[in-house]
Amino acid sequence: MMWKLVSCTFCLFVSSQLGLWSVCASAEELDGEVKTEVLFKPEECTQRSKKGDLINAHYDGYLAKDGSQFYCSRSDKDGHPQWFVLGVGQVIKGLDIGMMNMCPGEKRKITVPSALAFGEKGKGPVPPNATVVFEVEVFTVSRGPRSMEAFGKMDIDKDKSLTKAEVKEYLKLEYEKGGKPRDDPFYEKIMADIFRKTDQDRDGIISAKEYNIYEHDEL
Ligand SMILES: *[C@@H]1O[C@H](CO)[C@@H](O)[C@H](O)[C@H]1NC(C)=O
Ligand SMILES: [Ca+2]
Ligand SMILES: [Ca+2]
Repeated sequence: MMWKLVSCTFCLFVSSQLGLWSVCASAEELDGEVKTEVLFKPEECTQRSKKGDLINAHYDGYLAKDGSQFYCSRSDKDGHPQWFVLGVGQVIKGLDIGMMNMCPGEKRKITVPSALAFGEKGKGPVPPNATVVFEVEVFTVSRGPRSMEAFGKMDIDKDKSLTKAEVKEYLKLEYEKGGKPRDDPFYEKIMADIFRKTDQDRDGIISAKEYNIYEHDEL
């Protein structure tokens, strides 16, 4: 009981930070399973997504019962691909599960029972107890942005905090490494998104403490 309370408070905290992409599913609700179907898989797959990776992806959400669309990351939030850490509750549980082991460039259809999506209450356009279907396309998979190793790589001047310039430089390198360099505004948008989610005290710098906020969440 205590555990549930703690995890629920944590979850609410995360969802207040991140809006749509988090709900609290308690252990008792975990009945149905997440189904994944691979729609496209690139021939070359150098890196598969795992917990703690920084993922950049588009996802469209549909209601299973009638196929109506309730979310489109291509038009919502300025249409830039969403940026999140996999497996730590930044997205609904069903996506944390269904987006594991994905290659950059891979597309999947992920069917998520309500308990691992928006639950008994639903949320916004999603009605109560709704099974939802996501079509996801992953652009990049970056190793553990929440690992101190990645932090050290980003922290060019080694002052134990990340400036916007340092984060942007890291993104550039990651995209170039993946063979898909983008223009400057693209990096700016992703960077802004990361700071919105991570820079809790809004001082324009990500401290080691802010960066590591999910470290204790090993459920
Ligand atoms: C949702 O499912 C729960 C558990 O099965 C049930 O108690 C509840 O009445 C359902 N809500 C709606 C609106 O159907
Ligand atoms: Ca620094
Ligand atoms: Ca800060």
